[in-house]
Amino acid sequence: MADGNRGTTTLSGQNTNIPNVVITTGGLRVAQSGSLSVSNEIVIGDERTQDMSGGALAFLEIDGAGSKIAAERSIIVGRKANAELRLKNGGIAEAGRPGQLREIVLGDDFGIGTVIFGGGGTNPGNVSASSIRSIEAGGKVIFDHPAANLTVSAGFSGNLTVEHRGSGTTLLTGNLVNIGTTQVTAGTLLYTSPSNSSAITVSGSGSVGGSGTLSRLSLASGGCISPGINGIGIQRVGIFNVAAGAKFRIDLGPNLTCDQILNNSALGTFIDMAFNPPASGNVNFEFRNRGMTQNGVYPIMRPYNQLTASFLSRLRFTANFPLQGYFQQTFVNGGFGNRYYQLEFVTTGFDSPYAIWARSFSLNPAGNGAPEQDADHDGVKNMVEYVLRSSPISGIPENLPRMDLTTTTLIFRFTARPGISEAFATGVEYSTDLRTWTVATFPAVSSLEISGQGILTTAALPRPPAGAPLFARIRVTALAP
Ligand SMILES: [Ca+2]
Ligand SMILES: [Ca+2]
Repeated sequence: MADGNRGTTTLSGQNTNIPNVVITTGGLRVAQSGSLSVSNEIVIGDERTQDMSGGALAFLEIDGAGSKIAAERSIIVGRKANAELRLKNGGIAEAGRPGQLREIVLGDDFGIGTVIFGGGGTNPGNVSASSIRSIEAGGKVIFDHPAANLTVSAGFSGNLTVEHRGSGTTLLTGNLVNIGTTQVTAGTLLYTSPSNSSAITVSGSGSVGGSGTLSRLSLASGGCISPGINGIGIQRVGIFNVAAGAKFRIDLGPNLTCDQILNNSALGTFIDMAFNPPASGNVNFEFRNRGMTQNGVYPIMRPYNQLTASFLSRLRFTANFPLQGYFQQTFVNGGFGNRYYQLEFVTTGFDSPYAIWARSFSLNPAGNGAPEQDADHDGVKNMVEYVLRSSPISGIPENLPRMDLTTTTLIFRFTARPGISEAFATGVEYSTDLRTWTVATFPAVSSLEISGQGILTTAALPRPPAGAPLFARIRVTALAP
C-alpha cells in the first residue's frame, strides 16, 4: 500500500494483512476507531526531491480512542524526507512484535522525523514501543498537550531533541540515552529514569521533576524544579544551573520529610552536584504542606562545596499555608573526606492540627476560631467542639458527653478525638451548685484509648442523696505550645 498524492487520506475501517505501508508524500489519517495493521514496516516520508527547509512533506496522524496503527517491524518516520507521526486523542502507534525490537525510528537516509504527542492543544495519543531512536540529526519528540497525566514508557536514544510545550503533565519512564537537548517551556515533564544525559532547560511556565537523575539541568527565569511525582521525592542532579527568577517547589511532609535535590553519589559513582546559583537576583522557594507534623529542619539540597553565602541572602520563599521559616546552611562531613554544604529550611510556625481544623470551617485560629472563643454561640467553646468532633459553626453541639445514673453512681463519659494530648488536656469537673467545681481524679475518672475512635474518658461520681443535685461537665485546657 502506498500513498503518493499530496492530499490527506483518511482511513476509518479495519485494514489488516497489508505487507508494507509507505507514505511518500501527503498525509494519512487513521481516525474514528480505524486501524491499520502491517506485517512489515510503516514508512512515513520517502521522497528525496523535497524542500528540506519546509515542514513535513508526509505525515501519519492517528486520532481518537480506538484508532491504531501497528507494524510488526519498525515504524520509520522520515526516510529521505521530513515527516511527522501525530498521536492525538488516544490514538496509538504500535511498533514491533512482543519480545522483538519494538522501535520507532526517526530520520533515515537524510530524512528528519518528528513524533508529536497532541499538537495544537489537542489531547495526546501514545506509542506502544520500547524505544524512539533517531538515526539522523534533527529528530524531535514534541509534547504539546493539556492532559494531566500522559505516561510514555518508550526510551529515547540517538540524535533527537525533546520539547515540552503544552500545559499538560508528561511522565517519561524509559531510559534516555545520549540524546540531545530538552526544552520545557510549559507544562510539567517528569522522569523516573535513573539516567538522563540530556541537557535540560526549563523556562516560561515549565516545570521538571520526578525521581530520576538529571545530568544537566538549567532553570531559566520562571522555570521550576519540583522533586517527586505529585508528592515528596528525591531529584538527583549533576550540573545544576539556576537563573534569577527560577522556582523551587518543595513539599514538606510528616516527620521532617521533604522534597530533596541531591548530588547523584548514591548511584555508586561519586559525582558532585555542580550547583551554579545566579550572580544576582532572587530564587523563589515555594512550599506545600504535605502533612507536616512538626516544626524543624528540613534538608532541601545537598550540593558539594559550591553553595555560597551570598546566594542565601537572595532566597525568597512563599507557602500556601501559614508558615514562617528561614534558610540555613550547614557544613557536613561527607564521604571520601569531602565536606559539603547542606541547604536547610527551618520552619518556625505552621498550622497546628487545631488551626487546620479551625480553618476548615473558615474560622481564623487567632480570632473567632481561637480555642477559647465560641464561634457559633452555642455555649460550647471552640476547643471543646474540637475535642468532641463537633462543628464549631453549626450552633448544634455534637457528640456531647453522656450521663447515666445507676443506683450508686453517676457515670459521665465522652470520647475525645485522638492525637490531641500535645495541645489539649481533658478531664471531668463536678459541682453541686454550678458555682464551685471540683476536678474529678483517679480512680473516679479513667481514660481508655479505643483504636480508631479516640480516647474514652469515664467518670464514676458518687450518686448524691435523693433530691440533691449533682452536675458534671467536660474540662478542656489548652496547653502551652
Ligand atoms: Ca514534590
Ligand atoms: Ca460553639
